[in-house]
Amino acid sequence: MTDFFDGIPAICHEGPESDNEFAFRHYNPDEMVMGRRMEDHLRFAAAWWHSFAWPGGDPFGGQTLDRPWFGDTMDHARIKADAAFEMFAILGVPFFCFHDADIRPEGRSFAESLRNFEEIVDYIGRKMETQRTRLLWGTANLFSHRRFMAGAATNPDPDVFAWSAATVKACMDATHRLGGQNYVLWGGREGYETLLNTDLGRERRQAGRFLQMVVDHKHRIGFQGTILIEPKPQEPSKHQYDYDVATVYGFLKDFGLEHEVKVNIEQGHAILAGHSFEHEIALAASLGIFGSIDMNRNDYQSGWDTDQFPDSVPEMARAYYEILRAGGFATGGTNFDAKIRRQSLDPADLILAHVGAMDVCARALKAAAALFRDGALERARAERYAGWETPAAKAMLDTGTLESISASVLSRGIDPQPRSGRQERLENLWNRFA
Ligand code: XUL
Ligand code: CO
Repeated sequence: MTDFFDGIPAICHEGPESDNEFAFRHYNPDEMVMGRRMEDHLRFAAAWWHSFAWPGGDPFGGQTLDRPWFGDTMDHARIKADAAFEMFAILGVPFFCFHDADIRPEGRSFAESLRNFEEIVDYIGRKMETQRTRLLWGTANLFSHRRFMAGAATNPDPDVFAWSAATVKACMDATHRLGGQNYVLWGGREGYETLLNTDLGRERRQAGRFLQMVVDHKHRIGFQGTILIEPKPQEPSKHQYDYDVATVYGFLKDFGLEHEVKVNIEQGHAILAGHSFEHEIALAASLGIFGSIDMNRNDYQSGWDTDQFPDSVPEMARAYYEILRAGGFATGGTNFDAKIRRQSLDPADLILAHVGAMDVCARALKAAAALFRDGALERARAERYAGWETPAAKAMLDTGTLESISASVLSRGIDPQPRSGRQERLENLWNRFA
């Protein structure tokens, strides 16, 4: 037990009229939405790194946050875990996510780091026996330490590849041991700064082999969860190999992994890639690789991955609409890969950031579900493509050749007439719900 969150009550649903700051207005875990409990739709997770490991620094200044668990000893790591589980209980989040480096102090050698890690994983395992919070996913931090400055799997030094592979093995084993439902690989420093020193073909092949080994290890240890890649276009490196969903899909196909690996899509990363969040989700769903989401938002002016908590219901409703269309989450969930601002010093700020974000997502889910149930948008879309449902159009697509199609155009004397895309009408429809 720590006293860090003293005075902060467990957060309960009090409904939209409540003026209690420490309450949910919209997130009501047991409320049924399209035949599923809201908690089971949203599958919220808290991220260890932003909430408990981040000191509040930015490119111009260091630590602003004062936490009793900041320090390099195992005692600090245990206090950090205590506080983390206290926050999970206050919020009632069903899941959490972590990197190895978030939960354990770095040792003087690989072996010492591994011992520290395994000890804390056991400690977390014991906490999970008495608390209902589950592990959504584990991952390895292969980007913070200077040894990874030129990449992990894509490093020019084979010893860094080896170090990274051994680290991922430890993190996958720990995720498996803790009953994790997914294992995530975010590219981190898998990219490059300048072609002058980079052989990008070689680096891409290294990344492909690395991922094949990850999938192989999953099957070796009998891990039933999903392996997820998290696309991001730039930052930290100028060119990241896992740019966006489309790029990752091509990469997976290239290495024969498109049926083994799915994607964890982050709102801020989608925006950095010049897409929208819902575009990335819809594309992944259509390719059969939608897995999970990292929920946050960027500052739309700064152009940085600012990892802020989401605050826009209409934007998030677009995302949840696509998730509902895709049939909802299977092993995935909504991980708050989001951090408070560096001036938000109080323990209450950390709690209320999550409370607000959970309410935004809940409201967005309800709006999306109402529109989905209404069906008008799906009907309009189906109507737009209705021509393709005729036997002749289907046959053209299945077995047509340019010759046969040309002959048919001449014999039928067709003269296609443009039809309205009705965008504004559909936007009006959308705005009745979100
Ligand atoms: C970095 C990022 C990571 C991953 C996990 O932008 O999103 O926190 O989610 O490594
Ligand atoms: Co992320």
